[in-house]
Amino acid sequence: MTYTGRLGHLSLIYMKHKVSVIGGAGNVGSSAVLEIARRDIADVVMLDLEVVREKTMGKANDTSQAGSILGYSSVVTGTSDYEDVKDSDVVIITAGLPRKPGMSRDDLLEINEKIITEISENIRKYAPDSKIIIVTNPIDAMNYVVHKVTGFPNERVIGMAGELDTARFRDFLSKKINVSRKDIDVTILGTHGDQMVPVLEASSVRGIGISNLLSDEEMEECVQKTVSAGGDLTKMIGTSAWIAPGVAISEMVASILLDQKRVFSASVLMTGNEEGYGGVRDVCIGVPVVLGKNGLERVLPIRMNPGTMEKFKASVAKEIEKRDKLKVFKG
Ligand code: A3D
Repeated sequence: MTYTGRLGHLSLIYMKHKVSVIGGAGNVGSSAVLEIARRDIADVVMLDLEVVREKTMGKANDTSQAGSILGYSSVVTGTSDYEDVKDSDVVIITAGLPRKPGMSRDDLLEINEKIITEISENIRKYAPDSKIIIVTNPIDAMNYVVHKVTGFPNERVIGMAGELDTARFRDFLSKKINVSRKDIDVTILGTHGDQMVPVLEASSVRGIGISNLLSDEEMEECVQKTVSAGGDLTKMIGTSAWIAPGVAISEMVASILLDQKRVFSASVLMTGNEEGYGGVRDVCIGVPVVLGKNGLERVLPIRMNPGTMEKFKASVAKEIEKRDKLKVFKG
């Protein structure tokens, strides 16, 4: 959508962005919608199943009404009709089953593959030029499904998980070191799950490596807490977390729509040509990336210690096992 206005002698052309959230009535979806709307960078369409259309419209109205208090003007609508997703700049997929206490993310593989396949077909049909951020678990495998079903170029399909994992790692480190989370920088590689790989040699407090500030045992404790954080929250809440995931999604959307070129740990389809990752190809995995107006602008190389490289390879091997079980892979 294009708006033209006049300010003194200046002509302003303002392109209004559009973001759609599939699974928008769910916990993660509606949290992401609020965070995107309050930034005032896009109008937002919440799409969910026909059976929850009323609920979806209600949640959209609730989010619009919050705008009167918070002072944002993003238009937020609820729907179950894919026609409303047309011309979206970014489509976020949070649809699917979340895990319940005792379930692993991988328990969702089969059921969520069906859901993500159907949604990907609809996005290909109704928003063929969009960029997709996939959030549904198991995230790296579902990312692979979206890539294969839509056929979109690598730059336009990105998975959100690493931004959440890094947020958790930063939180645990900040409590241990007793400094603000804002001053902690970390990178997490690999698959979202027990085999994620927090890179200690790339973790710092304002450039001061964390090994200067914590013992090996303390660093390992923070790593273990990060690995189990999602499961721990699921036990405590009764379903998977949604507040930090929604915020993480909105940061990635902002970086794309505003061409901020910010760096995120995110899941991408590896081609084998990325520098520093040992030629990993045809599998979606978490790596540090730059997000800008083209979506995925670049995978950043990282010099891993031999121990970290071992863990990264093990994580990739685990993800390849999962990929091999997908219908879209088996054909
Ligand atoms: P939930 O609150 O149940 O929301 C899911 C929504 O998807 C519901 O409103 C459903 O009606 C909707 N839905 C189901 N099937 C379809 C369909 N075919 N088309 C459109 N909508 C549909 O779950 P949630 O929001 O807590 O979690 C959503 C997904 O995100 C789950 O797979 C979670 O495991 C995943 N998740 C991932 C992360 C990551 O960091 C990767 C974090 C948190 C949750």
